[in-house]
Amino acid sequence: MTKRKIILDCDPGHDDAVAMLMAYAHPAIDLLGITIVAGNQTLENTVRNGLNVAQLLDMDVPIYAGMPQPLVRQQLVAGNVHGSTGLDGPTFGPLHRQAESTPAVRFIIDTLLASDGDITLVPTGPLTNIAVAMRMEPRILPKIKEIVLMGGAYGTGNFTPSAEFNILADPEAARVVFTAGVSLVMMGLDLTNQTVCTPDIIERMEAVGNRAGKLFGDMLRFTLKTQYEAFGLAAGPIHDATTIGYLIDPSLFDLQDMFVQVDINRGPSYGRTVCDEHNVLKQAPNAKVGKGIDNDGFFDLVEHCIRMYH
Ligand SMILES: [Ca+2]
Repeated sequence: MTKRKIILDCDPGHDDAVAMLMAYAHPAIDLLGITIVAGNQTLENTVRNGLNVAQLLDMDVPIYAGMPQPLVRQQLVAGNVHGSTGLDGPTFGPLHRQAESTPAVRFIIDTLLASDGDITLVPTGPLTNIAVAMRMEPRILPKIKEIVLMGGAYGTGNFTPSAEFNILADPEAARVVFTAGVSLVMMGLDLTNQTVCTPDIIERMEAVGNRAGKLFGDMLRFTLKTQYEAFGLAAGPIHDATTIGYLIDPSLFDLQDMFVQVDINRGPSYGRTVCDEHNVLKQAPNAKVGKGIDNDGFFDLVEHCIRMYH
């Protein structure tokens, strides 16, 4: 099997942590590095959370700290979903791991430039790191095999009626990425909200009986409550993990080519991914947008990844 080389660019985050867990464990994925961005919480918090998860799961993969602020807008965090640390729920022991000294954007640029064009970027937070890398070194653009991201929605948003959090947290960066001419897969809320992690699923993962299953349970039991309070969802979706699920087994996903524009006007649609689902603009599509997921198959995959830890 040819492993899919990826850089996971995230803001851990409960669902980011599940994406980390899956990307590291599954043999179809070659996780070259984890780059972290400010998003669901401040950069200090998201980096600490990423290091805690990597330490707990003994993940032998370098972690890089990235951009501490969005490009233009004021910083926005998601304490209503992820708690004050950005990863409330699990308790971690003393942290010994450190981030690499190289900045995330430098790592992304250098790794892509040195590659054969076979690296996929997997952003599961605001797109600040990716946009800065693209602007700093445009020669990376033809080197990116594909971008498979969690963000946006063609239906309703979750932080404004129009916008999903990752895009709203840095709409200008998202605009850079969606206009870069790179092959894009967008897992928006329309798809990711289908992955609600109900108590029976949590119990099933905990029953695996290892550290990864316990971490999954400790995290998802927290979002069970917050997602209900914030959005009336039955439980917490694992939005970000759908990106890794797609890379492992695309047959579980139903995608549609669409022309997607990111609204950067400061009105009620600021940060909206305007998706031309019915192709009324007759523009060439710039993204494959997620519509449906085989949820049973997806959670089988999550369990399979959890079982790979000891
Ligand atoms: Ca995230």
